[in-house]
Amino acid sequence: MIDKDMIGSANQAAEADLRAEYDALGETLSRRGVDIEAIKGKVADYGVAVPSWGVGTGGTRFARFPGQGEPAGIFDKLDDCGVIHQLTGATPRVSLHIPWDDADPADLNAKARELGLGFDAMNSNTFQDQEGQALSYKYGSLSHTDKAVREQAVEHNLYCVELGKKIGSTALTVWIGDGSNFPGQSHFTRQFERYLDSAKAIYAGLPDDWRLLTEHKIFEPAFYSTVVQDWGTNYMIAKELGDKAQCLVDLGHHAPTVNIEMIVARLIQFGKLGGFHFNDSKYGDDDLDTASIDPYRLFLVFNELVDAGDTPGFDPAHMLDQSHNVTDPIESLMNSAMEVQRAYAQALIVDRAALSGYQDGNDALMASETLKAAFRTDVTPILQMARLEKGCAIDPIAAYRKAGYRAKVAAERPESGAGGGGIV
Ligand SMILES: [Mn+2]
Repeated sequence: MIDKDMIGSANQAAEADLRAEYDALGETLSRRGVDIEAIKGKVADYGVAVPSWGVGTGGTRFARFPGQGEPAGIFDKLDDCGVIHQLTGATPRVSLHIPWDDADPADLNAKARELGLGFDAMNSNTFQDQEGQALSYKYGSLSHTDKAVREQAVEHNLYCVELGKKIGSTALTVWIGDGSNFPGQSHFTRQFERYLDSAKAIYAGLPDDWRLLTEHKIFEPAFYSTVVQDWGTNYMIAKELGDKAQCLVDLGHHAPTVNIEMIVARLIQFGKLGGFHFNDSKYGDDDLDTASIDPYRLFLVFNELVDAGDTPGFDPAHMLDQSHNVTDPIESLMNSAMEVQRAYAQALIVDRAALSGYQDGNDALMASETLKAAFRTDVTPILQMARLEKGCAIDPIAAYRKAGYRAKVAAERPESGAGGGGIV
C-alpha cells in the first residue's frame, strides 16, 4: 500500500488550488440549477470493479511484452487492486477469473478485508484448456457437439458459483469463445439450442440472490460466427432463462458503427441490462483504456444510465475490462476508473427537463447542445474533492509515481515470462 503521510502531504500542497477551482465550478453549476455538493456525493458513492486480470500486462495475438513487477498470483493482484482503490477511492470491488484466481476462500476473504476490498462478479473460463482438464474446448464449450464437453463446462461454471458464494459475490459472468471459422462448420440453430440447454443447467444452480450475466461478442476467437454474437441473441438468452439472467454489454464487443447507447436504452427498457465491461476501441475488441478514444460515447452511455435513474431493480454491475500493453496497468486502471466517474458526473449535470422539452418540440440542435453543454463541463474538481474528502489522492497517478510502488514490487516479485499472445 502507499504511505498515508505521503498522500496527505501531496494533498495538502494541492488543496488550496482545488478549493478555489471547486468553488468556481460550484458557482457555474449553481447558475444552471445544479447543486455541486449533490453531484459530488453521488460521485463519491460510485464504484467500478477492477478485473483481477487487468493488473497484469496484457498482450496481443502477436506478443506479450511483460512489465516490471507484474503480479505473480491472485494475492499480488489483490495488492495492486488495493493500491488502485486506496488512491482513487473508486474501485471497491475486484472481479475474479476462475481458474486463474482460484484459491482458498478464507484466504481470499482475509486478504480482501486487509485491503478494504470486496468481490464483484465471478468470471468463468471455458475459452481455453487448463492443465489436467479432461476434455478440450478447442471446438467449443457450452455449445460443443459432445455432451460430455458441455457438461464439463457447466460443472466449471457451477464451481465458480460455489466459490463466489463463499466470498460474497452475487453474480456469474459467462463469456464463451464458442463459434465457427468456416461457413457450414456449425449448424447455427442446433449449436444455439445446445448453448441454451447448458445455460439453463447453470441457471438452475444459481442461488436466488444471484444474477447470471451473459456477454455477447461479434467476433473472436471465432471469426466466421460466434454463438452469442450480439445483443439480440443475448436478450433472447436472458429472456429464455428467466428473471435472474441479464445481458452484459462490453463496449468493445460490437461492430465499429453500432450505436451502443441505444442498445443500453433498449436493454434498460425491458429490464435486461445486467452490467458493463468498460474499455474503448477504434476497430473492434481493442481493449484500450476507457475513454481514451471516444469519451463522448462513454458519456452518452452514462446519459442513458442516469436517465434510467431510480427505475426499481435497476442496478447494473460496472467493471473495467481492458488490456494494458504499453502502460503501467495500475496507472491505466486508475485513470480509467476516474474517466468512468467523469462520464457519470457529466451525465448527472445534463439538464433533463430542458432536454425533454427539446425532444418533444423536435428541436434537434438544442437537444444535442444540451448534452454537449454537460459533456463540455470540466468536472475534474468534483472528482478531486470527492477523493480528498475520502482520504484518497487528489492526483492518484502523481502519488503512485512518487511512491515508487512499481519499483518496490519489482524487487520482490519474480519476473514474468513473455509468453505468447495475451488474453483480451
Ligand atoms: Mn469483457
